[in-house]
Amino acid sequence: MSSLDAFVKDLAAGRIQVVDLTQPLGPDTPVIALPEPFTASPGVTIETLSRYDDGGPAWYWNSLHLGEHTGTHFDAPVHWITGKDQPQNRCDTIPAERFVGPACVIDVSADVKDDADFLLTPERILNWEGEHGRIPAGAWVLLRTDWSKRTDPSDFLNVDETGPHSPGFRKDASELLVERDILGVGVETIGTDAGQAGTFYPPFPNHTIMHGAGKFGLASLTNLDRLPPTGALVVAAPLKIVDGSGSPLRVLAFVER
Ligand code: 23J
Ligand code: MN
Repeated sequence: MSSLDAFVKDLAAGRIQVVDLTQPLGPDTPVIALPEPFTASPGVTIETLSRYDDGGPAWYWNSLHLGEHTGTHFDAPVHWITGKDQPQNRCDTIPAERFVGPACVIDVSADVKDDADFLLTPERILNWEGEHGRIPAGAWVLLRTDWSKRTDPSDFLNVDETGPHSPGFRKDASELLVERDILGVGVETIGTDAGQAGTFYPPFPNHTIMHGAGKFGLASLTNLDRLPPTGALVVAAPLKIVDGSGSPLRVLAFVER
């Protein structure tokens, strides 16, 4: 039996489960709050074109208006200035095999409970590797924070007078992950940088370093608590937007029971 035959059989038998890592996408989807004078993300607008009515008596469909970086979405290297000259750096030019990889799930949810500004450190990654083995090239590294359990948008964005507060990566942690030659990082928060990362040096270090190395980002994931530390297979394929910097997408994880 080929490995694909075995995969199909195990799926049908429920030995492999499909876990949806995607948040619902709609008018209530929260969007990133950037400070003045930066252009704001427009949010999601869905307009009915027809719904079994004069506009289309037998069909229902909508038009969409939204930013590329809305809800559960993919960050392509060209999104950041550091990745603008990387080869195959945009949604329509990234080879499809780079959308599929094994997941390494680093659980920092206990730390984030006490510290909304928690940053992943290289030490923490090395500890994880001591327990679970070295992060392989081509892996999706997913940061489990349980931030997706904040279903109230104001708790999710967590903005106070000093700006947004949510967890992320220390610069040297992003550098270590680039050294591991991962596909990219995935997070449960609104973006792949910490809420306060606009004040860091360099600003938005994870975007700066990941995209500068041709790596990807996945933001606003959910259900990371349903994944094992290793062993899941993640498929995260953005829309093939011409010259696209990113895209909302459906992220699926295949998990052995
Ligand atoms: C634009 C500017 C800053 C950031 C972002 C977008 C994102 O997080 C994003 O969605 O890529 S930090
Ligand atoms: Mn983004």
